[in-house]
Amino acid sequence: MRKRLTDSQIRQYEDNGYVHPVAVLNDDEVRAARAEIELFEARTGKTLDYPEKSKSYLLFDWADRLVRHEKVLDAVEDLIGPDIMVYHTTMWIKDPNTPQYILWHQDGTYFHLDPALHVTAWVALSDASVEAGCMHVLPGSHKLGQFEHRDDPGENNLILRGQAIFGRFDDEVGVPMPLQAGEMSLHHTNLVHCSRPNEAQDRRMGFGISYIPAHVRDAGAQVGAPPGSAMLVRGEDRWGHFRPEQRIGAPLSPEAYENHARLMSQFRGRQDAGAQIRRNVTYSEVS
Ligand SMILES: O=C(O)CCC(=O)C(=O)O
Repeated sequence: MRKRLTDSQIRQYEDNGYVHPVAVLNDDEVRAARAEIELFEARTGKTLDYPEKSKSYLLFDWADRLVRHEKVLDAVEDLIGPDIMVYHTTMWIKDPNTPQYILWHQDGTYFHLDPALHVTAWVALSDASVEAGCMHVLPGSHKLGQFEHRDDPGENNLILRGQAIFGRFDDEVGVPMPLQAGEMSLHHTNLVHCSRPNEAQDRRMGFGISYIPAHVRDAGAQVGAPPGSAMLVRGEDRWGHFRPEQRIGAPLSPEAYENHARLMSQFRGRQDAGAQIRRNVTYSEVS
């Protein structure tokens, strides 16, 4: 039985590799998440960045609430079934009138997941219009298999490793996937997508959650990548393919930071295996 998506939304996802908009958060939920993020930013004096913007559910309540949100999980369950794990998350913030971009890429390129059933839920915490640099997608590209990626180390590339597909889609504009605050989009791990700078007056804030069905296998060992970890958020993990993650300690406590640092180091070890250039990231000082 469908929990949240209609048959036509599911068909749209299967045929084109994405579906949007799906309403998930009410105004209070959006405001609360944004306020918590911005309080942290006020305490560190800068926009939320790596490493805290990755796997943020291990550090912050706002992120833990979002990855477990019933409405988000109901829609994800309609696509990948009832046993759901969070493999990764990234908070994508583009401040107004900044040059940050993301080139054409496929999310699962260095995730080493088999089969490629991972779905990205992108939950908007502010309006993501075309002007604000919403995602653009190439409909149906999820059926074309895995493309070769190379790294683009540009400092304005929002992806840490900067992986991108060069040469093949350079002249494509794609189809915009605009969202209003509180809505989400869902896209398939092999869907080719990108996003351009934010030319709007507000920040563009989207929380990208990588969900996998618990039965997906970790294929990292085949390329010498360290084992992956993931957090069960719905159903059961009867397969044990991933080391179980869990939150430890109060948000932003020393224990939470220690746990986050350990799991992020394992994740980056997988994600950056074979990368030519690695950007240095350090935790922000919180006052
Ligand atoms: O936030 C963006 O502009 C792009 C995010 C993205 O590539 C993703 O969530 O898969």
